[in-house]
Amino acid sequence: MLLFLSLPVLLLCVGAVSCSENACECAQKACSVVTCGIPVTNGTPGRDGRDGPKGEKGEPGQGLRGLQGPPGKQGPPGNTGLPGIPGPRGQKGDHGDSSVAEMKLANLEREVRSLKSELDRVKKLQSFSLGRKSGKKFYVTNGEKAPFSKVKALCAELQATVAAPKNEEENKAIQDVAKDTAFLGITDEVTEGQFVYVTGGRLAYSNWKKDEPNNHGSGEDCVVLLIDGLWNDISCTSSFLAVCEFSA
Ligand code: FUC
Ligand code: CA
Repeated sequence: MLLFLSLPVLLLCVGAVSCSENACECAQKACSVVTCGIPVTNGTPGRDGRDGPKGEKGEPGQGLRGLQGPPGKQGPPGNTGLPGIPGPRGQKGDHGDSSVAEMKLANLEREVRSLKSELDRVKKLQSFSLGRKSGKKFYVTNGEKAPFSKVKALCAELQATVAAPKNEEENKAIQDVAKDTAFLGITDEVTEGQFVYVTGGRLAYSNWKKDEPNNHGSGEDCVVLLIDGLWNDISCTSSFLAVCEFSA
């Protein structure tokens, strides 16, 4: 219908009026220039258009809610959590048995060290007071006179033996200690006439006085060192000075 209507004229007219009629009549109202042709019957309707886009999800329905179903199966265990913060420090425990034993041991070790040190000091003092020489035997006396059996016992108490010189030097050393006649650790108690050391072994040295040993009287099985350093055999039951010997 607008076949004769030029586009510039139509544009000029349309902007002035709003109408609800068909396009040609509307254009006539607005503009006298426009002439409408004879209406003809409509053609067959066009084919259906394509489906529009999917609408949005609707609101939940207003129907009654169903009963709650049974609980589902238990899920797998979760991952191990992070370590917790440390707890507060506990109270100090009492001393265990081993701790008490260790303390006792430590005290004993301390005491042993102290005693060793003290013993060392006493030994040095004794050596000094006796004029003891390194590598030499040394002799001591308590000034007591006693039968030979008692003299042996006195020396044994000191873990020593009765003085028995093995050479002239030792004989002199005993003579220096003994200010009186002293028993020596030598006897012929086992075999008459055969003098031996009471510690065992035949004599390595002797210093008999002239005409001794004479086994005088009812018999003389012991030996004494006279103040001049010479020896005499004598009765073991007589009392003489005790002199004890300590090994080098
Ligand atoms: C001499 C010694 C004896 C005793 C006597 C008194 O005969 O041989 O041992 O000492 O003196
Ligand atoms: Ca004699």
